[in-house]
Amino acid sequence: MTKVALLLAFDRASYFQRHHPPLALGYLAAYLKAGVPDVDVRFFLSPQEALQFEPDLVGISSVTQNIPIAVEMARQMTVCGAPVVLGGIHVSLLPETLPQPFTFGVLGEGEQTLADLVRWRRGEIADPASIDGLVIRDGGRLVQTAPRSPLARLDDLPFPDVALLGRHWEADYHSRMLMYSSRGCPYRCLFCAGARFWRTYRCFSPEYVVREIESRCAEFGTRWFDFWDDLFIGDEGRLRRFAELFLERGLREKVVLGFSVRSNLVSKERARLFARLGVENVNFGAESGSDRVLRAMNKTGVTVAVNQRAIDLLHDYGIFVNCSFVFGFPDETAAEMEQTLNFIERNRDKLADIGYFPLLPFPGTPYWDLARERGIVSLDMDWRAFEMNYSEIDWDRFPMLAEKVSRTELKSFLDRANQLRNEIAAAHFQRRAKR
Ligand code: B12
Ligand code: SF4
Repeated sequence: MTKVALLLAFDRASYFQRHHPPLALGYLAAYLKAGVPDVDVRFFLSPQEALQFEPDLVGISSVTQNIPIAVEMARQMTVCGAPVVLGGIHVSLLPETLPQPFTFGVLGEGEQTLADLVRWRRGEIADPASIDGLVIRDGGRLVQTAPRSPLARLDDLPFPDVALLGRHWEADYHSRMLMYSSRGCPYRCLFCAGARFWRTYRCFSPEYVVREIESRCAEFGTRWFDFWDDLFIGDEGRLRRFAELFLERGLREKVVLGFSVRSNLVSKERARLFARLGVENVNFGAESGSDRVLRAMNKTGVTVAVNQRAIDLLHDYGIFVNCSFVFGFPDETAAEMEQTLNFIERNRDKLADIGYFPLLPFPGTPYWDLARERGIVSLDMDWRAFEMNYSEIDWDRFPMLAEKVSRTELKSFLDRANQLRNEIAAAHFQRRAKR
């Protein structure tokens, strides 16, 4: 029996991070259980608990800002003598930074690569250098193996093992289940690291998605399925077939849905379809109240008017709309940020909630390259500077690219967005209570 311990580097102080069980680890665990015989894979919240399991292989998942937490976890895990592997977006986009004491980094989609590492661990694969999708240590150097091809059919993946995660988390699968129905996004907004990580847009089939919903309903009696895909509606044929199946199987009466769209893909016909499906909430990145800034960030097909039309249509069909906004593009002026706040203000009665973030130059994006040229970021920087939650940003170390406003001004725009957000969310809460 090969014992695999999975951990997530997360910030326990962050409400946001504490409330969402990491589905990625659920996918990895389910894939190992289904595809590799004699594996005991478990999830642990802390290295102390994982050490008692005496694992043969340790896997830790981390985003950029949590890398210091991941390193500390790995340091504690080395006591058990098992190889310690780092996976997730950060190491995938910056493999040359694989920190000590990690043995390997898994680059990109992790299921097949982790399964191969288990086979290597039990002697079925002789040389880790022959495994695709790794960064490995060769003497003092870091070397990448051949790239891992993405899974040809996402439907070959088993449903993520949410039971493995749930008991550790403040999650209530009866009220709400997070789900994915696709990986990646066909667009390339300049600030977006996720689309660069996945490179392609692949979807689970409508049949698979409906089966997963039904299986969760049977197991947990789930009422609300919240899809965290980058883009749920990027494939018209799939959306139509999903809608047919969803209605045919009587799911409309049992559950509500929430997912992400893109404003340029919201038509009257689609808004009507969402309402027929009983979609409760729809999210999209409206990003800015300025057409110039939208163009500069490569928000293809999206203008302020297109965003407005999408909000109006969705609102007319009774769907809760949640938009997110980004402040602080390199050449964005104070007047343009003001336009964004005005846009939010104009729509305050139509929005259920808003997200508001400062532009961060995430690894893998063109803004990372620009920030490196300017000496704002580096390969040995303090990764905690990538905190994007308004209330947790440390403004002294924030890697800011905006040239036309000061740090204090940028912060004051986010303060005002935060104030608007509180008002919008409170008003929505009241409207919802009356509904
Ligand atoms: C949904 C989502 C969330 C959800 C996660 C829901 C859930 N519990 O599953 C929530 C809302 C909780 C969330 C939180 C955060 N998120 Co988020 N999130 C996303 C989003 C939109 C999709 C992620 C996704 O596709 N997951 C699907 C799974 C299957 O993919 P995956 O997680 O990448 O895992 C695969 C591989 O990475 C790899 N892998 C991952 N871990 C490991 C570990 C091992 C051992 C191995 C072998 C492989 C492996 O294998 C997995 C399966 O193939 C992405 C954007 C994107 N498209 O990637 C942003 C994104 C990943 N998030 C981001 C950020 C910043 C955060 C937060 C830090 C926000 C915050 N300030 O709180 C937190 C961090 C939470 C945490 N501790 O990890 C950034 C990360 C950028 C970066 N370089 O760090 C992204 C890219 C969005 C962006 N701004 O561009 N997020
Ligand atoms: S549409 Fe959304 S997910 Fe797609 S590239 Fe743009 S920001 Fe990223």
